[in-house]
Amino acid sequence: MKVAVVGATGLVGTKMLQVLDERNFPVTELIPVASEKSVGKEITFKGKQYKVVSVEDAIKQKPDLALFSAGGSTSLAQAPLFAEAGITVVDNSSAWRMDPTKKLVVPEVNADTLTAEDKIIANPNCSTIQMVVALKPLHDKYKIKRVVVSTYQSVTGTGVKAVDQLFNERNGVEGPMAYPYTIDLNVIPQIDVFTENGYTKEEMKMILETKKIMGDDSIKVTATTVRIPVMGGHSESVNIEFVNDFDLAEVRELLAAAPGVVVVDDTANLKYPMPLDAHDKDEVFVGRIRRDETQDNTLNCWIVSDNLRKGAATNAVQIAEYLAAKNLIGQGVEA
Ligand code: 2RA
Repeated sequence: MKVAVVGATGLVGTKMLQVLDERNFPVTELIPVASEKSVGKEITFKGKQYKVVSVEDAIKQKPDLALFSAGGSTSLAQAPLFAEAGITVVDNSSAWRMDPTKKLVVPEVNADTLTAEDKIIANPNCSTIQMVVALKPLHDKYKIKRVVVSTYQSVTGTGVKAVDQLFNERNGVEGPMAYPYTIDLNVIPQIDVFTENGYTKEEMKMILETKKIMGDDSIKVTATTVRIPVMGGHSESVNIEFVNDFDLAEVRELLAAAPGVVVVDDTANLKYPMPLDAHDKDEVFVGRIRRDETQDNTLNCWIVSDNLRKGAATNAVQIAEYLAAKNLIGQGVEA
């Protein structure tokens, strides 16, 4: 299969290439795409050198699939050009996520909604993805009424400039700022810009995307998203109120059996999910599972995952794997 990766030189684009390789996705030809300033650069994929090309050149080469991680404005302008050429697009930006004509997909939750007609498919926000993977088995069993989530998000979610800021600060080196404040030895209770209701765009993404992916507008979600100086992944403290009561042992069993979930919950031996352990893994790690003793039918848990992998690159590749398996890519290209 001929695969284009648009944004191939960015943090997520690079991770997409790594995941495509690791998961042996059937790439017969790679078309790395980036902005004009990167055109001509060479990247290595499966031991072979490929030259970075422009969007226009990529479309001319007629890929079957295009994985996008190039920002919302690029995706809004260019994803339709690929789709009109019959190329299936999986886009990691926020551009199409809340478009009612576009699917917003986490394979473990709603891949079965995909059809051959879906030519632009939205990859959800990283902090949403890891949460809904854990919510899905519990919602199916106990029906979720309300979710209260506080996140502790890695600087890798912002990009290379933020990672550089963290380590420059740690090493006492002056450098460009990705954030309005120092991030080292600090936390910043703001991810993306503030909206009129006092919530940030990141918080509104978690609130709105969760309902769309779960296919249930009745689920109430409120969120506080916070940037912290870590690298390995995003962590989330999640409080879930159910319509029905639950049994804690059964909750653990349901999570342990759920696709994409690993339960790490042995506090007697100080075992719980942490970003350093989640780094460069594809699973969603759930621990600190306990009843909220202040309210009936309510659970607390802690969810950690690598935001560059399951939170972005791996989820996009898993969507492509599903499409390929169901022969839903391009004009129905054999995997
Ligand atoms: C972040 N979820 O962590 C956003 C975008 N990747 O910055």
